[in-house]
Amino acid sequence: MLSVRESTTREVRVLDGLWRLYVPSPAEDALALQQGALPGTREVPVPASLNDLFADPAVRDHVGRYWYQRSALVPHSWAGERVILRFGSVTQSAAVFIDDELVTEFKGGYMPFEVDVTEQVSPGASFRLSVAVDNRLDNTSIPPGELGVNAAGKPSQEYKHDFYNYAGIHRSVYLYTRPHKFIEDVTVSTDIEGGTGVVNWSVEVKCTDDQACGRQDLEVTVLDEAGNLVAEGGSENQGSLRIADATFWTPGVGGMYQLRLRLLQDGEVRDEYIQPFGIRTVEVREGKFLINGREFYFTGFGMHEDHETIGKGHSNAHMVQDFELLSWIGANSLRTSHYPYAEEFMDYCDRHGIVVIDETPAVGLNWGITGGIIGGSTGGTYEEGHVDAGTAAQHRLEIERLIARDKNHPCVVLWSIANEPDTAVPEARDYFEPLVELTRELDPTRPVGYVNVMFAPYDRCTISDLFDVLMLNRYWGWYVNSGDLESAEINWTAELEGWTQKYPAKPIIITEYGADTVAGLHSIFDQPFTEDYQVAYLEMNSRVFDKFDSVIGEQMWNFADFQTKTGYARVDGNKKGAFTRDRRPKAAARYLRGRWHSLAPAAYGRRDSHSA
Ligand code: BDP
Repeated sequence: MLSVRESTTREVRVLDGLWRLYVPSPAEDALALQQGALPGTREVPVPASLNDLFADPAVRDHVGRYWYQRSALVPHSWAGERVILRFGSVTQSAAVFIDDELVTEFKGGYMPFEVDVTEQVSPGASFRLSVAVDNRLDNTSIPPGELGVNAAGKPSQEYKHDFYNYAGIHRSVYLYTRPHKFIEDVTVSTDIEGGTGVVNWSVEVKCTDDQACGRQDLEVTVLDEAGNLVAEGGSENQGSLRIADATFWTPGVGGMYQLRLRLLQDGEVRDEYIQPFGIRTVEVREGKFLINGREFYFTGFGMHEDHETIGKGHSNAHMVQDFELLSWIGANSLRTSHYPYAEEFMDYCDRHGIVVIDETPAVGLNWGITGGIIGGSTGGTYEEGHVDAGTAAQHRLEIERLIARDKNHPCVVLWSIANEPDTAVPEARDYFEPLVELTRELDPTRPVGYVNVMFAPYDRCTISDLFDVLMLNRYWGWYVNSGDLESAEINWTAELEGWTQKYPAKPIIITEYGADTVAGLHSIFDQPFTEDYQVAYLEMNSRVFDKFDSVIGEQMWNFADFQTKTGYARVDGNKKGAFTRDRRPKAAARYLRGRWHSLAPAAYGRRDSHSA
């Protein structure tokens, strides 16, 4: 799905701001509420999570639908255009109404969706826009969850993943125009031959009204970052062009072009869409991860979209600050753990050369553990009502949507189709084999991986051979050998030897290793939860990684402390951050900064704007 981009033929209005909010009681027929103005006086910001905003547990702990509403205006000048309503994401699902009419429903909390509302709105008039935002997770959602009723008779929500189930309209809402005949999709793939960049494109053109859509010609051109025309691609919907002395997209640097697509009729531009892209190659060969044919070593973090007050809402200010800290610390990469991030985030990574492992929201598909810690609930993972055919169907959809949204980002070098699913059982193979095939079919240009959990090591995992890269989350010295870094080092080394021997051709990225740390707590001893222990833990991990050529990357867990469901193992959230939740560095941040900047020669194309 194309991002919303203003062009000479597409006008965009942003519907962010304060909307009205109503939280129905369990007794109310929640879906009947779209008629008329919502009761009450509450207002809610968009984009943002709503959970941390109100001094009312009934809002924070609500399980079910929340109602959002605002009015919006369609300008006179939009007469004759198609009008499209688009949401960047609504978590976890949405039902959208214009006045009293349901115009679309969408399930999946981290993906954009849009609907053509031309028939429901009138140029020169306003309309009532209502959205039922539903936070429920069950066996048909990704991530999955279990709904129930607590001892007091209130609806309850269980889930297995270790981050708070924030709800809200988390990304921008747009109303935009599109011509009747329009550019619906474009796919760009690239290759490198010496100093020449090869750009392959394929464009889909669609018409919403046969009578209004005569013959039109496509014009394909390539512009460089300064807007100069560098190549012309002709008029076919699919083709290939070559750019001599091209600028290649480079980790730590960036390097973007624009594919300008225009539909022309009698010399006039009827639709224009400008798709940014970068020229680069990605390949896994002989145990190495190659970007533009050069070995790449990943440094960085598993991240979260998580901030105080706004929860999972997108904010450009917070995003820029996070990227500044990533640059300061010497991170050249990140994983969008555990769901796709905002489109603005991906565009930023493109422009700044930040390498991304792009993950689906398939997290918590493991009934053996809860929130990253030992002690799951009863029953197996691949059972009816847990991870079943309904879950698999939604998982397929999430892979399709992720690739459709992110396929043209040069920053994305690897797909991660799940985080820590239960893969020590044979049923995992039946579940995952078709998903791996699907991913490869949809995108033959990028390697595919999944993130492996500690309880499915090399001699127990039933699916690792299906993937190009091994991604391991390991907590030796934290959940296992807690406080005993000597044993942790021996056991961790032995485990990596096992993986390397079993899969000699597969490179290994350590996608998580971390220790909860309370900022300001210190000890002269190896005392878990202290800043000193976090540093000693990281030093131990570094020693282990450095023993293995097969380890081609390290992404510490987590970039910053983040909110989770409260339980006896979480005090106001997960504290494994190198930074606190308000982005102050712990001692670990200085340690990582020293290490990652000094790894520069191994980490191809590192950004060096803040050398240590
Ligand atoms: C891993 C999960 C991650 C958790 C982390 C932890 O992938 O989501 O937050 O453990 O326990 O199992 O901190």
